[in-house]
Amino acid sequence: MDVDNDTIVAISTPPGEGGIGIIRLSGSDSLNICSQIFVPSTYLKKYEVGKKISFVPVSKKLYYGFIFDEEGKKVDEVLFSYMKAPFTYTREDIVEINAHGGIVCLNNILNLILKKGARLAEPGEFTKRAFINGRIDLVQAESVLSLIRAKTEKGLRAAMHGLEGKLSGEVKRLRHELALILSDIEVDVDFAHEDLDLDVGSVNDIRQRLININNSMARLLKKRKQGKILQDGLKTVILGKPNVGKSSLYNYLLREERAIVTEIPGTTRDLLIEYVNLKGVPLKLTDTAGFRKEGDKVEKIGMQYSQKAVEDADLLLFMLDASTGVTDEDRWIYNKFNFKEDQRIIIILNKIDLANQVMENEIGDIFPCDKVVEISLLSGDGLEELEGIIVEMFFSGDLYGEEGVLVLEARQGELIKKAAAHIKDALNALNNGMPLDIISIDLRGALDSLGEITGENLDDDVLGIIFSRFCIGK
Ligand SMILES: Nc1nc2c(ncn2[C@@H]2O[C@H](COP(=O)(O)OP(=O)(O)OP(=O)(O)O)[C@@H](O)[C@H]2O)c(=O)[nH]1
Ligand SMILES: [Mg+2]
Repeated sequence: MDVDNDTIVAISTPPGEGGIGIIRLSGSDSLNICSQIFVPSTYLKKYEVGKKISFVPVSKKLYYGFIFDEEGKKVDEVLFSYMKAPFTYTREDIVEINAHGGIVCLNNILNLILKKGARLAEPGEFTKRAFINGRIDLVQAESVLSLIRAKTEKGLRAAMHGLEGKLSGEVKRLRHELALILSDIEVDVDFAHEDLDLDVGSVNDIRQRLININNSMARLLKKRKQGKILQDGLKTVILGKPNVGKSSLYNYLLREERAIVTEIPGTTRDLLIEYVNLKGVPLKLTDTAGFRKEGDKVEKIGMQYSQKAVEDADLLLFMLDASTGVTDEDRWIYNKFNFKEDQRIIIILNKIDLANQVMENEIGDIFPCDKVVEISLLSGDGLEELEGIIVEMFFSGDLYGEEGVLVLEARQGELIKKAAAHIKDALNALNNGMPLDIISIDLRGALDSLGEITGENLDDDVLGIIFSRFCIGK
């Protein structure tokens, strides 16, 4: 694997105006480069333009001072810290300069550092170095990305689990277990070559151990789904005929008057999309234009947009109006869609303050769904219950469970799936009485896939792709 030893630099804070901005360097030349432009306040009297000062900072101590350009002009007033290898983020020497925020100011300092010989870091290069230098494994490196992108406190905690090595630990445990099985098989195969009978007991034992591995992988994949929701948001779409109260529900969940609500059917014409934090679960919530058969030109386009949103959704909140009861239009809308098997549907009977013509269980018969909830956005009845049902539907206690939820990057999930497929093949082969050395081919395949997750066997290209998804400066 390529290991670049040059000194890299980047602005590590996000672009835009801020109170402070941080410039970070990593590499053995970091201190040398910075001592050509940074002068601690206590050295100001000794400073001569163009001369390096003989300042040796203590590791992890903050120094107050100034950045000077080549003509001896003060560029900024800063706090300077030097962190000596190996106990740093990258395991290399690191310097951080806390300057004033603002893009011009930070760029000026960055350019000075580049002139003195540092190279602009690629996206994710600091974290990549942490990985290459063995401070973290690949799963932990990818968790840094999830951490940065977390949208709620719970998403953050799930990403933290990855960073703390919970996923790596589980993957390593599974690899270890597979390696043990492989070595047991080798012993058995050797026996077989000596024309000794295969021990039926040991075949059963291997089968049971493979089943256990398979179950552990299934658990990981379940967590993956939940982690994805925590990371990307649960794609939730409110739909129904005009005037049922879709926008009222949207505003309620947002705790903000975001959508226009009127008694005129056809008020909402565009899709509205916002993130909502629902008891720690991020919802990517979409309000749609009411569906009706005889809509005008604008409404027809709105309905096309809605249709697409519905196809993409994880959760559909299909609203009915208790004051009108179930109408033909409701049936027409419901039947317009081919809901997918992994989509959850909650039927919401709104405006129960006005009338309650339809019984809950009848509704469930008319519109197959996961749950029926009666609410009134006017009186507030049923709203708390609805929120609880949504969270419970996707996390059924796991969210608060001891094990917690893991955020798996798409790459990691795919590799676990691949490994699980190998295990299933191995189990099938075993059940069909195939010889053990055939089975061991599948087990090696699974072992390799798991190894790619933590970065044991991985090529440079894959590594490049993984880290290119980071922002510059991380
Ligand atoms: N009585 C009563 N009125 C409600 C309730 N929820 C919403 N409304 C009223 O119903 C009307 C329509 O509400 P909206 O939220 O705009 O309905 P919508 O489904 O978004 O309508 P379109 O955008 O036209 O499709 C408004 O006058 C709301 O005040 C409720 O629970 N009870
Ligand atoms: Mg509306």
